[in-house]
Amino acid sequence: MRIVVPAGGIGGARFLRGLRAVLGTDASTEERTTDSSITVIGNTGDDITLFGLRICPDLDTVMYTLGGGINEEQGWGRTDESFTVKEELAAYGMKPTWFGLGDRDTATHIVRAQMLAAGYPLSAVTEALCDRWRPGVRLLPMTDDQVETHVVVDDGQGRRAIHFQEWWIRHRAALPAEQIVSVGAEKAEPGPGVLAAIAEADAVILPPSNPVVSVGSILNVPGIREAMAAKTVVGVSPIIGGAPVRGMADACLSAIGVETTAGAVAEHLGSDLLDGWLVDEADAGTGVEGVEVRSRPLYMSDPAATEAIARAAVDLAVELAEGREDRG
Ligand code: FO1
Repeated sequence: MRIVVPAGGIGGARFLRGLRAVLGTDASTEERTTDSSITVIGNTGDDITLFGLRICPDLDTVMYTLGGGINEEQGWGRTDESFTVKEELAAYGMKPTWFGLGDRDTATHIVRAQMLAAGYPLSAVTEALCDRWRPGVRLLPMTDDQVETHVVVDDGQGRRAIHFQEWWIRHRAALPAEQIVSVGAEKAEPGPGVLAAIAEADAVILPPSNPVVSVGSILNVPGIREAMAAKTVVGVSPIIGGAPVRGMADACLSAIGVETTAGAVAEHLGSDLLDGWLVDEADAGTGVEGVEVRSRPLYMSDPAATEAIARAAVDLAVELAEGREDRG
């Protein structure tokens, strides 16, 4: 099976570990157990330039999580990390000081900055970095163009737009967001290989990533949403019982006027895109017009649970794809 997964950071990366196990595509083992493949379309809207380095949080989180280098409990950054560079930068009075720049992580940003400066597109940089990490999936940036998520806030210092990372890390998404904008999206092109991967896919699976700033940002790149809508698409709800499992998707959803429920997120994504939607048992009564909703435990509490969720998503996609063929 060829599966395409538009993914953001922590939730998406964890789900992908389960999906990779289900499809037996873990490339770190020499023999390929199946001819299945996973192509991840990585969100680059969280990307930020700091200290002359281009930092790609969601691409790196997928790469480290699937490559075995992730700080597991944190969900982002490297294991066995230190922050000497961060401390030295602060000693020079460099701003910002709120970003957790790890020493090991900095090596990734230096490689990326050097390759970008040499004229390589982000997709080539990502391929080069994945050469080391071997994530067992193809990781494609959603676009090679610059698209950044900025948040319009008004905290008494007047209405202004701040970078998503400042809102997320410095303000813990506690500053009410009036608007969330994908700056540059309207001019962006899907990255190399993105549309082809979607066209060749047997199914698209939306992982439990942030539906606004992760999956939403990817769908904002012109051409991607339409290409996906032509395929069988199954999503996994990132909201359980009216709350995000992790992170602050609720702050993002309220910023765009969407209720923090499994059903409202599915409605927001749209029945023109979604064919199937997995919700947790807590949301079993959820009904979405034009979408096949199934309920099952959705907490990715351990690898086995995550694998079971991924298996359920694949099974629903196969069932619905066959249904589509029957309808012709
Ligand atoms: N998240 C935090 O809450 N605090 C941090 O200091 C932080 C640093 C950081 C550095 C590199 C990186 O790849 C991710 C980092 N994150 C941090 C997570 C990041 O802000 C979010 O994971 C995504 O941008 C949203 O999914």
